[in-house]
Amino acid sequence: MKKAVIALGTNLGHRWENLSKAIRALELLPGSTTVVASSHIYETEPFETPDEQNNYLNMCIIVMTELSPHALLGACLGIEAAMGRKRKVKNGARVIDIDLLLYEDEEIRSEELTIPHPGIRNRAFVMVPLAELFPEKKVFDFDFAAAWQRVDKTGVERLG
Ligand code: PH2
Ligand code: MG
Ligand code: MG
Repeated sequence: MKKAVIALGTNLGHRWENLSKAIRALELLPGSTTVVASSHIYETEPFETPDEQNNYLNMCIIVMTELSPHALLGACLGIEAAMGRKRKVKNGARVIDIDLLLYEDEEIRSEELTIPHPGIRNRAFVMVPLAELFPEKKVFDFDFAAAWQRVDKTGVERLG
């Protein structure tokens, strides 16, 4: 079994329901995929979006899986499509975004997939929930502690 870290985001429709639907769908994937840890849910202001958007709900989860990184990515995109995600503009509002952040300690640079996800370190909506899952702030081999100091954590509010 391999350990993968996934970020979830939603700012359209019933956001709480969207997160739980996505998690249920991930749990139903082949490869004995199981969600083993999840952060709190955060209400976050839109970050680097091309237009005015609703606030997002964001969270991070850890899954154990026998799926390869590319198979897991494909499965995440499949869940997004099944939940009705339409890709019109980059960083447009969405029902659900399921991003593969980390897969074991692998470094992958293919056309479809970059791991560790390049957006982790400058996005508070990812860093803050991720820090809950890795309280020792040791994630892969990048300097999480330095990125943590740098990232602007305003506009990211823990819920529930
Ligand atoms: N996702 C983006 C762009 N901006 N902002 C917030 N608050 N949350 C997101 O999930 C998000 C974003 C691109 O994936
Ligand atoms: Mg995405
Ligand atoms: Mg994303």
